[in-house]
Amino acid sequence: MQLAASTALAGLLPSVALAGEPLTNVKKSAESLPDPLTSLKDITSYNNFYEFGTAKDDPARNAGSLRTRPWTVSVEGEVNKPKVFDIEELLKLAPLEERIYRLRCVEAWSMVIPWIGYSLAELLKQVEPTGNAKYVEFISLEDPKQMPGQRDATLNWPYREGLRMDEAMHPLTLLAVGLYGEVLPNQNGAPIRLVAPWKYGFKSAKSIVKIRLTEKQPITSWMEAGPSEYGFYSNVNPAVDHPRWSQAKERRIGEFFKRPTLPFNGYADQVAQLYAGMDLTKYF
Ligand SMILES: Nc1nc2c(c(=O)[nH]1)N[C@H]1C(S)=C(S)[C@@H](COP(=O)(O)O)O[C@H]1N2
Ligand SMILES: [Mo]
Repeated sequence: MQLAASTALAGLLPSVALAGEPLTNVKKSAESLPDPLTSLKDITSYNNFYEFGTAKDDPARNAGSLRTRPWTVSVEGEVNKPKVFDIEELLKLAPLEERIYRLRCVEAWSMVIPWIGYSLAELLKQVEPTGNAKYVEFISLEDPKQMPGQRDATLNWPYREGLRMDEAMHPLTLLAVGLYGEVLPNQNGAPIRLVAPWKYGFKSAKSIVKIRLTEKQPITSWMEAGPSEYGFYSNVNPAVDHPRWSQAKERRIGEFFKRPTLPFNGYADQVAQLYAGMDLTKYF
């Protein structure tokens, strides 16, 4: 009786993939690491997502109130073909790949996460950036009804981040819709978030609703909150300390001994040439 009822119900519901459901047709990518994966439990219970509170366990406790359907992402600004994409369309825009990346938070902890998604470049190509497009701004959802942390002025909401155009077009720069084979958990930035693995974690905006291509360098929420501590570039750099702590080492969540932090978080071979001629001790 129960089985029949749930089967009938399943037939009526639209086939919407929500957090925790398996993602199918995911290719393994060449992007993998010698480091062991961080556990799913740690990835989903130790988070920074200030829209749901500033404690590490707040997002896991509070992000259940985030509604990820309906959801659209407007891609606009310096583009020939601005477009509002529905999330269902974004899930099918390009083949999904699993990419195992290191995530290094500016707070000196790190994880290894098997993301699922595709390069941001796949989306940007579709809107045809104009010759004036020099930067890309990412804007997260603002809705204090769903996001209790936004009732406090911890940051200037909505959360805004940005990349230079060549960083945004780099194949490593990922639009993630899942992790560990499943639809992205709300606390990790459902339904769609950025992952730029050679930069400190705060550059990777969660729960994105708008992507704006601009001529001028955008001002990010963290630059407004602490201009001397959180710069626009924020490439992982063990040689440049945060004003309040060292960046030379990191605590890999789940491990006991600290690991040395790698320049560009270990992705120097792929991205260092983007910064040729820049003094990386100044551009933090
Ligand atoms: N919208 C939004 N995006 C965000 C944050 C946030 O507070 N709000 N925190 C950032 C920080 S500081 C980090 S380290 C990563 C953490 O991602 P994770 O919780 O999936 O590991 O998300 C980043 N993206
Ligand atoms: Mo972070």
